[in-house]
Amino acid sequence: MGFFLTIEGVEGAGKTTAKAVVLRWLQECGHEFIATREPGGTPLAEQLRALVLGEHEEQVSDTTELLLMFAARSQNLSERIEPSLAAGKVVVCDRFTDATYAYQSGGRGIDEQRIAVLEQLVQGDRRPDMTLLLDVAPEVGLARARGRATAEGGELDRIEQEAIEFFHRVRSVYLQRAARFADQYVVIDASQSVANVEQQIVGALQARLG
Ligand code: Z5A
Repeated sequence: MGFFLTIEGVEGAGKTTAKAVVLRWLQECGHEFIATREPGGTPLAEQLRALVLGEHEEQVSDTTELLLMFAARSQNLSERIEPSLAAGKVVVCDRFTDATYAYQSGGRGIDEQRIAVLEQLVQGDRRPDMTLLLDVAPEVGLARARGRATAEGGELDRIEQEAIEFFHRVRSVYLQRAARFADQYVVIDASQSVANVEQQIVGALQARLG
């Protein structure tokens, strides 16, 4: 039946680093898997990612942002996620709909009922089997993300430029959802060292998939 694993957290929490740990562990254990990300994951969805995260001369409305996230998700689901799950694979997705609740509802203030309607339309009953939430204070995460952007000569995207209060609201929704969907979520203390975070992740994987 496959297994749907998502990785969430505020910017710079260490999702990319965590994804590498998860993929290495799956490989070592002989699981079949694919890795994807949101927004993105297919050529069309990656174009939608560039649109939604890029800078524009006009103001991007909150509803436009929300719909672009779900448009990309719909494509990733039909092209990659659902076929891989049907083939019995583990799907590792860097962000999914929990991010929409955190950013578009928590951050932007969109009513979560409106998100729930789109969630049902686009996903039906599909929900992650497990979500690793890398939890860290936004100040720490943003400092890491900015450090990496400087080191790589990259620029912060449109959402990364939001004020710190935005990311506090994002984190708060993630933690509320982790408490509400305790069977789905594993909260990882991402303020720890990379080695310690890796240990927590491997422990969570062994408990569910080992
Ligand atoms: N978004 C949305 O609004 N709604 C949605 O529905 C979805 C997404 C799906 C793109 O996400 C944006 O889309 C995102 C939310 C929005 N907001 N923004 N902007 P993304 O996941 O592609 O991008 P990101 O959140 O900006 O991720 P990131 O900056 O790539 O961060 P990360 O992957 O969590 O962190 P990292 O690259 O693994 O680590 C950052 C740096 O810290 C790096 O130098 C690491 O070596 C270092 N690091 C990592 N772990 C540690 C520890 N434990 N200690 C010390 N240093 C560490």
